Amino acid sequence: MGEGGTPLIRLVNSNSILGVREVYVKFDGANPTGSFKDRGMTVAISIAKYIGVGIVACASTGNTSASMSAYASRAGIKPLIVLPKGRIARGKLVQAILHGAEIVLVKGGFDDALKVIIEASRRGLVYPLNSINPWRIEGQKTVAYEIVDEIGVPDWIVLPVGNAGNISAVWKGLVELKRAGLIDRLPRLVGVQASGAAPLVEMFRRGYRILKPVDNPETIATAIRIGKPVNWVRALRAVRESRGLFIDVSDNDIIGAQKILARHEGIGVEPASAAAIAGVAKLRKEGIIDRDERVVAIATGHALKDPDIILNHYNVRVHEASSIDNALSLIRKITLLNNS
Ligand code: AN7
Repeated sequence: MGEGGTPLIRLVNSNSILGVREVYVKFDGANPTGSFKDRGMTVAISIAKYIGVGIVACASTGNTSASMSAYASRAGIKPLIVLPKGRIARGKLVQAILHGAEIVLVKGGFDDALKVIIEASRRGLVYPLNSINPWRIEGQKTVAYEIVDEIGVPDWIVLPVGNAGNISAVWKGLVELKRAGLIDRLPRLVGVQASGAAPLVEMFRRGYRILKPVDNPETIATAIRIGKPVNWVRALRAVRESRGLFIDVSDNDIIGAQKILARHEGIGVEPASAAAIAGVAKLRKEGIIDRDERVVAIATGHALKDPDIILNHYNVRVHEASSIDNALSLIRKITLLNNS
């Protein structure tokens, strides 16, 4: 349905705020269902259809379930989704309803929902479409091809990390390009987590050998509110091999970065994606990224996915007019203020 081939947008105003001359946003919110998940879902659903699956299922913080519901519908397969109750952004839930998914809500978080899916697929009840399904990763790696096609190899690729499928996919794509002789060096990868849900950051910083899950992950970026990332082994290897790092950013920084992109660049991204931009700012502030290096931040999802975050965290500049004349006088005041 037109997944992939998303715009790589060079920042023209906010790069000076970030302190880096050449920053690009790979806007994967421009995919058919509004997130990067479509890249992998088109592949995995095609496989499911080929092998004759009747029902597909996933646990999700919202975007995987939205994407799976749409692509399953197109393939004529029944979508079933397991969601953490009360923790799904409204736009994503609406998409699952729109595309006719059967919805199972569980108490707890994403990690509990995933347990249900793993057990259901073990019992042969459903075909799982979480990123434990390798075909998802095969599709998602194409984002690396597109970045390299357009600007060559950047110095850094920065992206949000939840279950750590995407960072593993990006690295796989890059390594395969190098193995094929199409590029001769590799970028450094940075995985950004929200401070309240940052098991990989903790692991990286302290040099743990196995993952210590975060039991009650908490962040406004519900997409990456994940305490036990399934793909932690691959993700850690990707970051180590690329000489990159895992960092965390606060919820405040996430909203700040979302606002900067929205109001200085016209790019609307959901909170999890804004974490990548907040990550770039932090890396520059700490002197890890140089101002002359080329940086790509992957914006994984569209702002419309989570309207409530915007309504709750932004000052709304609404002027209530009592009549047409009153509206015109309000407009006159606003234009006067704006011109002074
Ligand atoms: C916008 O939809 O896990 O590190 O169930 O929706 O590959 O998990 C979503 C994750 C980043 C993190 N940005 O990617 C789900 C889900 C957005 C996301 C991530 C997600 P991974």
